[in-house]
Amino acid sequence: MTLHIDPARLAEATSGPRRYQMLIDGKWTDGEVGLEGERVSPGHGIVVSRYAFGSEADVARAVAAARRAFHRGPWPRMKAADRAAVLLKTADLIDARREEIARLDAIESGKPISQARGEIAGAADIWRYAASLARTLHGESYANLGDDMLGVVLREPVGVVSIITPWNFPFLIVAQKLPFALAAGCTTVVKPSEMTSASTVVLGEILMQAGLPEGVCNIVLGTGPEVGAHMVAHRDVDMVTFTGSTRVGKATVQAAGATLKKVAMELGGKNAQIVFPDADLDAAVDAAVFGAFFNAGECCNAGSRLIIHKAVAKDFLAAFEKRAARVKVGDPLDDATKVGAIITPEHLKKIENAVIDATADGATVALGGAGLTSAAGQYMTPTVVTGVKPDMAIAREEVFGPVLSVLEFERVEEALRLADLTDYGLSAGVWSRDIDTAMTVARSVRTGTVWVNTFMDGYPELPFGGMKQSGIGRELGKNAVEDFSEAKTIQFHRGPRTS
Ligand code: TXE
Repeated sequence: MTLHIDPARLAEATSGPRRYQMLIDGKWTDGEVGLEGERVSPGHGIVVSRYAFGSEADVARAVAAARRAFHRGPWPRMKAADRAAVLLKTADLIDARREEIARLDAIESGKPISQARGEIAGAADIWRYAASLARTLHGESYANLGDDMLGVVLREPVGVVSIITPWNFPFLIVAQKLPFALAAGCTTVVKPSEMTSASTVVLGEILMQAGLPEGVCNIVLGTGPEVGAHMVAHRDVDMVTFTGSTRVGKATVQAAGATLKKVAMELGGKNAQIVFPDADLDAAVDAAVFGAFFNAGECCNAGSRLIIHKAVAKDFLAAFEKRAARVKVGDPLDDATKVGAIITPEHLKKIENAVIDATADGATVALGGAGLTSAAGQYMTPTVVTGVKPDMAIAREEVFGPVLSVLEFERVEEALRLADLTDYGLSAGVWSRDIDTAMTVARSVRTGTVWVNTFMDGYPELPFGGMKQSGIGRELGKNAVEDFSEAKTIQFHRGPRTS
């Protein structure tokens, strides 16, 4: 793989590293201990951002501000329509700064700029959807309990919510959580990944401009152990919503259990695309390439396993490899790039090692297989590993890189068994023109989402999340605001009480 990284593009996209501060109680601030962080762009190899990092003391300040805003501020008590207006204004301001935010995400995470633009537009759309739901959270009344009783079920905001997000979709993932928490009337403390914090800080600027009251959204920057863990452990936090690795997700659920906080978890995936011989194979090849290499495979939804029928495996793989060879790997800021940089040199090593281990286990590298590290960052060629057997690590464990594992099957039951053999259960794809086959697979696989003759489409209207060890709860969909609320039952009694 040869790469051409044009330094002029980066110079054009940024006027040098900006230093980002935290947002606590409506004010921009450094951390109490004075910790600092910086980000080296994975696609260019130079420092692009500096951050004021926080610590336990700053989490305490942020949680206190969120508590005050919850108990004494206007936000939870406002008319839902007024909260919705702030969310809609936020969406408009996101649209207005779309190019700037897309560049920040591309530069800090290494994702292609063209893809980042789509994500920012998608995020604005989710903010609008959350605004539309704000006014639908209205509780229930029960007049059917007898003439002397009226039951009323209020939906009250859950309280202070900690929101912890990863580096792979910095602006999109916070949009899957924050606007719904705000719509419900919650107050929040947000921590983006320590590697991709810039766009979340810009979101903080936008929220202040949109008229969000002080203390309703606090943003604390820093690492998991120094900031995230305290956002989970703090007694005054009522709920934690987390997207990241299954390992940290499990530790987070355990820590949150100490004070019985509500939790929502979006974790890893090892998702299968199952292709039957009667499918539209051209469309399936296209989707398989997209599913495996989108966002350089650094995606919980990546279609990282191809489960292909033996009868078409050879031709399908030949077409796949031809198509994959055309995928442009390179500078995240080049409009033509489809696969950008890998998040860190350590992560690239992890991806390369997963491929090396697979070959040691007896699999074959049919395409790619090697990374490229240079002064201009780190990249990985789209890779295909064939001859994968169910007991190999590459068949079960998330690689989180552009690496496709290929498994073959002959009978539907075998395909289903292969699809469900991992501990994950996030998503799956099925390719067949036969309605019985498609329905059998769609109904059988244990995943939160199944795509039939398509892959990785997403809509704010549709719930997203995982079964098994891929997570707890769902994001998006019509219940997304309700998930940030608690039911409070009030019973009104009339007349003398007879027991
Ligand atoms: O995730 P982490 P990382 C997977 C993927 C990747 C691996 C590691 O396999 O290679 O996870 O990525 C914060 N208490 N996914 O290291 O560590 C952390 O600061 C509280 C899957 O980025 O889970 C960041 O803000 N918070 C995935 C967030 O948790 C803690 C997306 C996620 O970081 C913490 C990203 C702690 N003890 C990676 N430790 C997906 N589902 O899409 C860390 N954090």
